[in-house]
Amino acid sequence: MSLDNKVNENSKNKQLEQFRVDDKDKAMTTNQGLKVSEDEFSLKAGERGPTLLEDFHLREKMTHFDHERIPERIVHARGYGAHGVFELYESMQDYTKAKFLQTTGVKTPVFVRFSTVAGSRGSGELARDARGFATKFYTEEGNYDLVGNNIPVFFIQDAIKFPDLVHALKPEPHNEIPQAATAHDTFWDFIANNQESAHMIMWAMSDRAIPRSFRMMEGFGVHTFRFINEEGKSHFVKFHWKPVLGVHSVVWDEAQKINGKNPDFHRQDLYEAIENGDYPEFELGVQLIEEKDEFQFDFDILDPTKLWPEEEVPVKIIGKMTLNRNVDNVFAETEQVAFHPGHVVPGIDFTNDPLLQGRLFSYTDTQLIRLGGPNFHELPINRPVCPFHNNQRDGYGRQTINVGQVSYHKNSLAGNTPTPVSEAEGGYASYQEKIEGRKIRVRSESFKDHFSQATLFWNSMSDLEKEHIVNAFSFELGKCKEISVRQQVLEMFAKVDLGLANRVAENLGLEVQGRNVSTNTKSSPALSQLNTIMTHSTRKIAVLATDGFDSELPAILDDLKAKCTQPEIVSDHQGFIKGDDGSKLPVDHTFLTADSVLFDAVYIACAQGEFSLYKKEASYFLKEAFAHYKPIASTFSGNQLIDELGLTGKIGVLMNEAGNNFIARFIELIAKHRFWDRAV
Ligand code: HDE
Repeated sequence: MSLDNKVNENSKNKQLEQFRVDDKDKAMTTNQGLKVSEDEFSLKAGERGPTLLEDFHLREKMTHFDHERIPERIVHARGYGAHGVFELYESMQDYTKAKFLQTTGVKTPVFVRFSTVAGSRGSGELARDARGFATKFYTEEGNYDLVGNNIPVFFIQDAIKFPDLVHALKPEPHNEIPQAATAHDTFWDFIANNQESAHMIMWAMSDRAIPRSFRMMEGFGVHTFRFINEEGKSHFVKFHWKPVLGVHSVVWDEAQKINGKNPDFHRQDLYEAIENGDYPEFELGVQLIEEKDEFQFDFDILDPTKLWPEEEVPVKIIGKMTLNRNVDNVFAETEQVAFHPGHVVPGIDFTNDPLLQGRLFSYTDTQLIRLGGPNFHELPINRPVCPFHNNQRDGYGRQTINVGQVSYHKNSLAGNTPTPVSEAEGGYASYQEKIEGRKIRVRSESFKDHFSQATLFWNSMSDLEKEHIVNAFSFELGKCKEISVRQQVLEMFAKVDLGLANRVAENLGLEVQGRNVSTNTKSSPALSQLNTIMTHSTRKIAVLATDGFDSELPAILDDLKAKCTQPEIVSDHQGFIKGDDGSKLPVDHTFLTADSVLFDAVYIACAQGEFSLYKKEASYFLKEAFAHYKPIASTFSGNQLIDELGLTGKIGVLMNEAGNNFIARFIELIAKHRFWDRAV
């Protein structure tokens, strides 16, 4: 039995082409194809009379509109997606027989959806939260979904607790407050009373939870999976996505302001990067542990609240994903895409991680309500690019027209087809793990250490990152109304690190009673964001300028663009600004429509009259950028304002002086991302 499974990087795009419709320049029709002569007035009995029930056009248009919304995802409702391609660098054939991981250079089409977890579909994107990072690989053997997060561990160890966790973190039910935020009593009450969450909380309170961009965060499969090779040998595997631009975050004050100034900040960043051809790239890494080494670690490798320190189990980079195409229609693609960790291909299998096991049920179940029935796999975005055949039939919205009289197995009327095929022919066979045990509802003893890795994370942070964590705890607990909740959380984190708990307690005006229980003194440098890749590439620079700008400005803008940064002019008026020499430059934003929090760096291209609006606004812009530790640079005439603001000579502030190799030095500053040592 042969199926034509030839897949290349364009396979998905080609398949989607059959479903694209362009309504431009076409006559308007009803959904039945009837040409419409009037779309502004309903059918009435007389000019001022009642509307007639007979008006099928009004009824159809209104009914469709009334049903336009579907339930949002219970978690990860706010998300944004893009298409791309995954290219394999290194064959994994020693470890897995998955076809898309065999031959270097092979390209597999992918679709990725990034998301926040807690907020509703319309919530701000800079919430302190984990980010979803879900990837669908359209392989020749069917869809493989890697449904991960940007944090490598999870809050709970067993799926049965997921509804409790989500009830606690969502807005409180009696008043539906707060939206997209964990800074409230029920969340922290859950944490203090479910202490397996300690490790993930450390990540959630760190800068990882407020990424600068979807393009600048890691992704993790979280669970331990299995790779199975052609000989049937199994390895344990964890998956990592490593962003080529490094892992970068904003500061909390910025995050809160961005949510107001541009709640679409992350999606816009992703969309524009792809439109500009600055394709986001992520390398795929795997950590592998041999079956025989399952018990060689001081944690249980099946426990989803534990990571495998990269220094102990190195991450092998095996390929790269490039996101190179925005969707045509967000609802049709990003909203209707249906991920499921149970969508696997031969060579990839599950482990007994009890969190993973529960997820294997939940995802199909949720699509049934969200996408309205069992045929969601037929939606264009969800269709595999290889053929699919079985005896499943009917259901809401069925599109496939299965011909023939047979829809059962086994049969003789269709020669016993479609027929299961052997493993050798590509049939999926589960790994034959030996399982014996009693039916019991317990937590394994090996899952009971909740604090060692929380302490490992704390130990691995720089002083600056520790300060951010202390501030995040102080903010979140400061928003809790119940003092008892605050106190319980302090006692819990005293078990991670007494110094941490004391610093938070001081901010809250409380005292810690407890003692350290974690004696872990290890640290893992890979966990600190200070050790990430630093690059200026694709960073956004606000260029503050108005009429009378220096003649050097156009050349500087060209230079900055040539270096792959994005300078945008912010001025006191729209339209064009005029230079000293009569040249003109188009304005991108005004101080009304832009704000320093939306940029990575500021370049002040001119100062102006003592009392001008420009000077007042530019001063505010610069002071805020400085307070957020951002690089600042100035032209000759901008130097004056820098001086007046007292920023001369401060770290990360560059003034343009003759012969100082200005652009190259400014680019170096931008690559540093932030100047954390700056005394603000
Ligand atoms: Fe999910 N999760 N989850 N989750 N999850 C959903 O599925 C669930 C967990 C993750 O962009 C839902 O289609 C349970 C861990 C992502 O469409 C739902 C448990 C990780 C996305 C669901 C978990 C994730 C979801 C809601 C505990 C990281 C968004 C809508 C057992 C490895 C995918 C949907 C997208 C979405 C259930 C825990 C990642 C309800 C029961 C751990 C990235 O089915």
